[in-house]
Amino acid sequence: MNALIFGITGQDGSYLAEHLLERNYGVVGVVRRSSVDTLTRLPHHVINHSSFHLVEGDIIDYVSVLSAMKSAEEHWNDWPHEVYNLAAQSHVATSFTQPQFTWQVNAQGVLNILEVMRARHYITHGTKFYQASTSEMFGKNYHTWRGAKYQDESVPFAPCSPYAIAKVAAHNAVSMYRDAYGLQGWCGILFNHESPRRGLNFVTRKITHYVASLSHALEQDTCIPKLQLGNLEAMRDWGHAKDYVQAMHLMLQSDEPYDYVVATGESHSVREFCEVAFAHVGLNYQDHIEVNPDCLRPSEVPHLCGSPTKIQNYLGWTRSVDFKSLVIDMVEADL
Ligand code: NAP
Ligand code: F7E
Repeated sequence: MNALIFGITGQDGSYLAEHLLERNYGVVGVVRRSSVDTLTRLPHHVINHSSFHLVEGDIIDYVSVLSAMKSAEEHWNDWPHEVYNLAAQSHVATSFTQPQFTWQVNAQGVLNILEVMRARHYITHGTKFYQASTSEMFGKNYHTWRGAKYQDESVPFAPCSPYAIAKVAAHNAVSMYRDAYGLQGWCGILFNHESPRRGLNFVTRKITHYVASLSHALEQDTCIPKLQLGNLEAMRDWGHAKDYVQAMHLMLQSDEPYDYVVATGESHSVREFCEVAFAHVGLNYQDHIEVNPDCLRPSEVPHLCGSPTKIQNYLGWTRSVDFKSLVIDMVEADL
């Protein structure tokens, strides 16, 4: 089997490549041009693997997507069996300051990939496609059961950031290509998933990286400025990225293309994340953080808690890492 991954340099791309190489896939990853090295999250054993290959491409540019896909075909002398689109401008707060760029990557970029798949006859060859949809698409909508709020596949989308609007457009495009052209396309509606490979501007890694820096500073009797955060009461359903790439792969091994929520079913506040992370090094978070209005968003998704019932029942997926273990894993890695 072989797979083409857009977004190979990201958190999920790196774990997915490892997951597929362990299963004897040939993997081609697409890297966009940068003036600095963007391969730092890819472990050496992935980069040096004989079945791993990189090609250049930027999903904003149709011609570039076309040449990336042709290069992959030439490399394997075969068409891709699975295509994963993990490429995105993935930072929600940035999408408010760069809305057009976010739209171009997260919506137009997906159309470029789908159109190249059509032009290269991947759809008729039965290539399977994965699109990285997101819980942000639900916005402020949820169901309630016995007083608990949750989101599943039946909750209507109500995107409330440029990021989420573009992701809804891409999600709808995959559904349209399924219907109109017979695309075997799965959308994973993934809730937040984190790891030591998470970017430093997402709240979890911002906290764990700070905790490690503070802990070292205190050991040396020095001090560092307080950690500046935004909304501490936001609730998120946080899982481990390793578990979530397994869900992506599982989806593409099933016969019927569906949309699946991937989540833990548990929600915690940013405040609780701080509490656990600081407590792990024997500190009280309240002594070291400050709420800074500059870290607040023009519009916020206040509560996310996914119900993974469908993916559990249909595909047998469950998460293996709980909230506390995730936080500790990230703090330990940063230490
Ligand atoms: P990430 O770490 O930010 O990685 C994003 C990847 O997309 C990077 O490899 C980046 O390349 C690449 N990329 C950005 N613009 C591109 C372009 N124009 N052309 C080609 N590649 C481009 O994101 P992640 O956390 O791994 O998430 C993977 C996907 O899942 C994203 O689509 C994200 O929106 C979605 N998602 C993530 C979560 C989560 O909690 N992590 C939840 C739901 C959905 P550079 O390295 O060059 O920047
Ligand atoms: O924010 C609050 C912030 O930026 C989480 C992406 O992977 O998951 C991610 O999006 C919460 C929000 O992730 C800070 O307001 C408080 O309520 O880590 P985040 P996100 O926005 O949930 C979804 C599912 C995706 O699809 C996205 O690609 O934390 N928060 N203080 C803060 N957030 C940040 N970044 N920085 C703060 O200082």
